[in-house]
Amino acid sequence: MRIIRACRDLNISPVAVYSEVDAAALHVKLADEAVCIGPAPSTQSYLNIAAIIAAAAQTNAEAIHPGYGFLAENAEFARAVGAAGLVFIGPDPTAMEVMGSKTSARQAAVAAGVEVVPGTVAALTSFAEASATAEKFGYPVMLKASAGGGGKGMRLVASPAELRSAFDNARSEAESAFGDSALYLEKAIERPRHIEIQVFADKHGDVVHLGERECSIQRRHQKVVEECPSPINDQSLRERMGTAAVKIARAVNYTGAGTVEFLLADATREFYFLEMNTRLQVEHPVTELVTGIDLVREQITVAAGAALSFKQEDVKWSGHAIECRVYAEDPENNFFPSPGRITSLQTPAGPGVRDDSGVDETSEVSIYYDPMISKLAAWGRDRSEAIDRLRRALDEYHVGGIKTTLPFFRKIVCDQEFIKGNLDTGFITRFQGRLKSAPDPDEPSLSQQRDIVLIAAAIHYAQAQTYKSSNSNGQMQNRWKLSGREASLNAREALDGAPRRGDKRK
Ligand code: MV4
Repeated sequence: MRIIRACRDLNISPVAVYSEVDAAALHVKLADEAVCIGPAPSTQSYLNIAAIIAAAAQTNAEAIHPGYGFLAENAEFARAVGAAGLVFIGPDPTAMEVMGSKTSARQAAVAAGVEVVPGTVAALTSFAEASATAEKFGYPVMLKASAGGGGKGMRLVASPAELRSAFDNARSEAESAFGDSALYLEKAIERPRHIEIQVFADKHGDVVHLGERECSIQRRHQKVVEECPSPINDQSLRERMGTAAVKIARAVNYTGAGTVEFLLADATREFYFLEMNTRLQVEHPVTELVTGIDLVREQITVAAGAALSFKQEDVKWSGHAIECRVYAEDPENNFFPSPGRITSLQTPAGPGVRDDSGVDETSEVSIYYDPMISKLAAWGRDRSEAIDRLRRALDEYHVGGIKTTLPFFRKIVCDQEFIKGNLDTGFITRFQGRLKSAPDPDEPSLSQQRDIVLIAAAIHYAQAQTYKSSNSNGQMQNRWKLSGREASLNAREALDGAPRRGDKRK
């Protein structure tokens, strides 16, 4: 949907591909043409390189945008697209290969003069080497799969006694997940923040960055909430991270949109290169909202050989944006997928709200693919306004027929730690603990009871005052002003704990 919209703005006729189960999908309806590329299982359709290239040939397409998932970081696909005389909207396959291996990515970062997490830059060759390196860098350490990324084949090892079994388990997990058992080792950063930099490069040697995204709120290595700027951002940190990211992009002759991930140690504000994603990412809208740059449009024009439409000094960051990934999952049942037909849909809109949705009120969420149904983002002049608008948008949003993660987000946007911007990779675990230990949401907490008494007293006082007043118009205004001020003073505190949809109306 996002790519089709960028094509329209560029007067390009978009062609969709779809699997048999997606014949009625929204992207099929919105495109000018659509080609079925196979049965529902993605190995037979969305991962079927030959079928996708055949669809391009059949429709006289000139270029292929790989999207965010499936083949987006597959160098073999990028090569096959080029070999078929088509343009791959993405970087060169060799840059994808360097970044695909986490150890060669670390080597590229070191060569570019960027700090990586202290650890090995080559794969470990034996348990003895793992043991010696762990002693050298000091526990706790992280074992990671060279072919990995996204947390698969990763083990946190707190002490020498745990190293043997962690080493063996990580190796076999890496072997079965990637067909490659190679591991490397890093010193573990405690309570890190995940901050990533959006980079962009054209084919004329210009490389720029578009600032950071804070992506520390993750659940099982899946991002849940993303924002721009990071709540701990300041201009100097952004510039240091941006410069490091640009160095890495240059080192691999990168072109197009890419993301350089860093771990940031909260205590020291040191940051370390983690990985580079050689695609446009799901969370790109928050960068678009804050910079005003259409990243997908830029991907297409850059792939066509145009120079970047802006220079580094033209990039200005304005306000704050936060995105929630809305999933067809049941947050009350351990985020179990909730496929099925959508029976009703009310999507939010209004000032500062952007909903990038893949469904309409007749869509069916299948069991075959990632069940993300939309990305809800809010922009405000500052973080507090963005949160208020996000809260308003979440309350407007209604999806009938399936369970979604919307109720979970309604709680996050009222959480005091979230509001304070105290974010690190342990946020969701701690947040879920707060939800569990919170009292029954229907039972007001002691502080809520105190607030209720105060509000009642204030209303009583305001009413008593208006009876004394002579101007009837003034009476209304006084009561209205007072209750409004009370409400805004108390709303955040009163919603502390485990607020639910509708609480505000109570
Ligand atoms: C780490 C780390 C701490 N120290 N590496 C998780 C996924 C993969 N991309 C890297 N990950 C981590 N690597 C060192 N040396 C902590 C994590 C991590 C994490 C990182 C980003 C977002 C969420 C996370 C949740 C748990 C662990």
